[in-house]
Amino acid sequence: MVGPRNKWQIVADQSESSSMLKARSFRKYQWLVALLGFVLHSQVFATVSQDDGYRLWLNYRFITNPTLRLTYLEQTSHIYVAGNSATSDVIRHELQLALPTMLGLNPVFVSQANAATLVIETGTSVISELGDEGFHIVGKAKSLRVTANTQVALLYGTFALLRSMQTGQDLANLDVREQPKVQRRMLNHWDDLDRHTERGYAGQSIFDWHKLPVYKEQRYINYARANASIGINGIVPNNVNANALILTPSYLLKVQALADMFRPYGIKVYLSIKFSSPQQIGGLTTSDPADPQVQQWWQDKAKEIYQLIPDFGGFLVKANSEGQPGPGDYGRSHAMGANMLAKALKPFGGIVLWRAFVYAPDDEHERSLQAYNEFAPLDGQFADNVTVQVKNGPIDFQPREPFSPLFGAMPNTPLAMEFQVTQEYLGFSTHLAYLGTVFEEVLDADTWVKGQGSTVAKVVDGSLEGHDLSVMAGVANIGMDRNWTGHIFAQANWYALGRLAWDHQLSAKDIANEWVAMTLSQTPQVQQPIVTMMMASREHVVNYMTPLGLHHLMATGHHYGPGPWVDNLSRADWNPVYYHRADTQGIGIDRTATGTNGVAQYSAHWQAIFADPAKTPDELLLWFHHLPWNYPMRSGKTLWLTLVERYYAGVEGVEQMQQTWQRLAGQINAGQHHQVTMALAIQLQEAKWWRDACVLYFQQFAKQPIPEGLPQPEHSLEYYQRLAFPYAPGQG
Ligand code: GCW
Repeated sequence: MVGPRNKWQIVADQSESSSMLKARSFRKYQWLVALLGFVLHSQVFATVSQDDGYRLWLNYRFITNPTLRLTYLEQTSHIYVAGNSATSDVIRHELQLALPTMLGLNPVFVSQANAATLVIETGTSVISELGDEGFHIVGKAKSLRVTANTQVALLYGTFALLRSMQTGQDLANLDVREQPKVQRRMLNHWDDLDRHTERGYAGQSIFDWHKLPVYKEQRYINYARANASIGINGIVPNNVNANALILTPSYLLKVQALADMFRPYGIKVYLSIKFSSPQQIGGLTTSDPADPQVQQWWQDKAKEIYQLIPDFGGFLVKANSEGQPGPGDYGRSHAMGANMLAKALKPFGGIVLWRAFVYAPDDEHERSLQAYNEFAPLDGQFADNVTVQVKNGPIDFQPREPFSPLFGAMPNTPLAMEFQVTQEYLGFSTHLAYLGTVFEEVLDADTWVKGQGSTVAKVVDGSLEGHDLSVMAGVANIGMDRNWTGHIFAQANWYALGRLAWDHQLSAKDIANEWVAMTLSQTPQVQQPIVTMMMASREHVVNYMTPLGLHHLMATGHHYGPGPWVDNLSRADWNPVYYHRADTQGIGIDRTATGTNGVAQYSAHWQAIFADPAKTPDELLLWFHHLPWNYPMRSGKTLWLTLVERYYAGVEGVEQMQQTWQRLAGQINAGQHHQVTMALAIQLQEAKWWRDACVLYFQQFAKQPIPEGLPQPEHSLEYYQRLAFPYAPGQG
C-alpha cells in the first residue's frame, strides 16, 4: 500500500559523498571508470574505516571485483523508476544511496523507460502469480528490469537487486520471480512507553514516545529501510505486557506518526493492547467480553484508530498469562475474548494476534503442557480474522526446545509463529549465537500430523490446512545502541528472521552467507570461516548452558547466568530444580506416561520416539526423560560423562570462535572487528561461568569426578551461588 508522500527527509545519515560523473558508455571509458572507482573506493573506505555497525547489512561496500562492477555499472547507468508516490521516492533514494558507494558512480535517473538500462515499474496488467508483494527481475548483459503489481513489491524487488549486487551475483543472465511464503512478517517489540525494553539488551527503545508525534528521528527511517530490505511488513512497537495508555488519544497520535513514516516502506503498525483497557482508560466497570458496553467500547476504539491509521494492522494480545488480565477473569474463554476484538477490527480489515503463551497460577499441570491444554480444545472457535500466536517451543525460548505440540494440533485455526530474536536465554547481546539455525530447526521440524512432510513451516504458512492468514513474528532485539542490536552478529538474527519469514525454504547457511557478504566482507576466504563459526555458534551456547535437553536453568528474574540451584520461588514451575530434577538417582524430567505425559501432545510418530529414551535424540533426552547418571548413551559413555563433555565442548567452541576471529584481524573492518573481539571475551568468561557452576552443581548428585585432564572449575559452587546482578538489563 502506498501512503501519502513523505514530508520529511528520507536521506539516511549513512549517505556517502559521491561522484557526479555521468558516463554514457562505460566500456569506452573503462580505464577511467576503473581509476575513478579506485579513487572513490579509497574515499569510501576512509569514511567507513571505523564501521560501528549502524549501517547494518545496508552498508553498500564498494564492489572490488572490476568485472562485476563494470557489468553492474552498465546495467544501472540510466534508471527509470515509474510512479510518483512516497514508495517510488524511497526506491529512488535507496538506489541513490547504494549505487554510488558500491559502484563508484552516480546513476542517472531518466523519465522514460526506453531511455533507461534499469527499469523499475509496475506491470501494465496484473501479473497474478506475483500477488501484492512478489516481484520479477530480469537481467541481461546491459539491462535490468524489475516488475511487480505494487510499488511496495517494487521496493522489495529493488532491495533484492541490491542484495544480489552486494553478494556478487551474476546479473547478466537472470530471471527470478519471488513471492513471500508468509503473509505477515512481523517484529514484536517488547518496548515499554518509558523506553525500557523488556528482555532488551541493546539500550533503550528506539520508540521515543515522549517526543512523538512531532519529533521524527532519522533512526525510524533507517529502521524502516532495514525492515523493508528483508521483507518485514508489520511491527508492534509496544510490549505485550501492555500499558493501557497506548490506546488513549494522545498516544494514538504518536502511533499514527510512526505508521505514516513506515507506510512508504510497506510496514503496517499493530498494537499490543491491555485486555482491561475498557476499565483502565474507558471508565467502564468491567472488561468482560460478554458485556455489550465493553464490546461497544472496543468497536468505537477500533473506529477511532482506523480514522487515524487506515491501514492499521490489528491487536496483539497477551491475556491471562503472567498476571495479565484476560477473558478468563470473567470465566470466558480465550476464543470469546479474541472474537470480541476480532469483531471490532473486522469492518476495517484488522486482525487479532492472540498469544498462546499462557500459564495460569492455579493450573496444576506442568507448564509446558498448558498452552496445548488451553488452546487445542478451542480449535474451530476463533473468528476468521484471528490467529493464535504460538512460541516455537512448549516452554519459553530456551536455547533448545522441541517444537511446540500446538503446531499441527489446531487445524482449523491459523497459527502464527513467535520466535525470539532477542537473546533472553542465549546470552543477551554479548554472546555470538546465530539463531538462523534455531529458526530453521523449528520450521523444518515435521509434526507428522498429516503424515510425513507436515512441517511446522507448512502449518505456519497456512499451506497444510489451506489458511490464507499466515504470520511469522520475531521478538525484536533492537534498541538505541549504535549498532542497533548490541552485537554486530545479533544483526544477523534480525536479518535471518526476515529472510525466513519471506521464504522459509532458504537455508540458515545461505542466509548467513548473504549477511556476511553484505555486512562484513566480500572475500570468500573471509566469509567462509565466519559462516562456519556462525553455523556452529548456537550449539556452543546450548552446550555450555543447557546440553542434552536441559532447560530453564537460568538465574531468577533477569535470567542472566546460571541458577540450577534455584528452588525458592512461589510457583513450583518457576524454579530450575523443577525442570532438571537432579537427585542422586539421576537427572531430567519425565514427560512420558509415567511422568507429566507431555509426549501425548505430539502425533503418534513422535510419541513413539519421545516416549523411549533409546529413540529420543540426545539433544532432547533430558527434556523427556529422567535417567540415571550412569545411563549408557549411544556413544557407550555414561550420561554423566557425556553431560560434562558437552559443557566443556561449549567452552571450547567459544575458544575456537575467538581463534577464528583473531585470524581475521586486518581482513574485517577494524571497528567491527574490535566490537566482536570484546564481546567474544565476555562470552568466553560467561561460558566458563555457566559450565563450572552447572557441572559443580550437578556433581553433588552424580557424585562422580570431572574427568582428569579437563580444567577444574576456578571457584566453589558456593561462590557461583552467591553472585548477584541486581542491575542486569532487560528485566521484566
Ligand atoms: O519469556 C518470558 C519473558 C517475559 C515475557 C514473557 C512473554 C513479555 O521472561 O519477560 O513477557 O515470556 O512472552 O510474554
